[in-house]
Amino acid sequence: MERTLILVKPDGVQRSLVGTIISKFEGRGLKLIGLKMQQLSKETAEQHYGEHKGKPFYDGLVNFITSGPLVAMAFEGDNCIEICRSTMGATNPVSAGPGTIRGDFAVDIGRNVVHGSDGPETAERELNIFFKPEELVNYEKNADTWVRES
Ligand code: D4T
Repeated sequence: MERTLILVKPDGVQRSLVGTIISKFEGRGLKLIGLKMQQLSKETAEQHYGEHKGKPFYDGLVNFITSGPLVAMAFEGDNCIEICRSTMGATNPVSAGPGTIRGDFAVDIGRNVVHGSDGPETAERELNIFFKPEELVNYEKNADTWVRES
């Protein structure tokens, strides 16, 4: 079963978009299996964004993601990574379509309000950074039969 990590970044928290953003993913029918608020240390931020080390935007990215609390979510379900990324819209909000989170609530790539894992391996790595295994909840969601055919 595929799982993914979604973050409401510090700009989304400061702009009171947490509920709106969670609703976008829940509304599509995705199954929420983990949820927490925390402020990242520099070390954890560097672990999360390690692949970008050395890029021109790296220092600003680490400063931004540690600048205030964020909300981490885990979702589970077939194709949830791609479903979440299409719900978020393009990384650069300038190119994000209307109706997507970034298309509706962001204008700047450095303040794009959400993060979502970009593949199954990245998702497992990132989920391990933000959640202990026992913090991801295993449960049946009865509405799933109304959301997915099989
Ligand atoms: P995140 O990780 O925020 O979901 O974004 P993406 O997965 O969609 O995009 P990414 O890994 O390429 O970029 C990570 C993060 O860095 C910021 N960024 C990116 C930036 O500030 N300037 C830039 O030029 C780029 C490419 C935005 C997202």
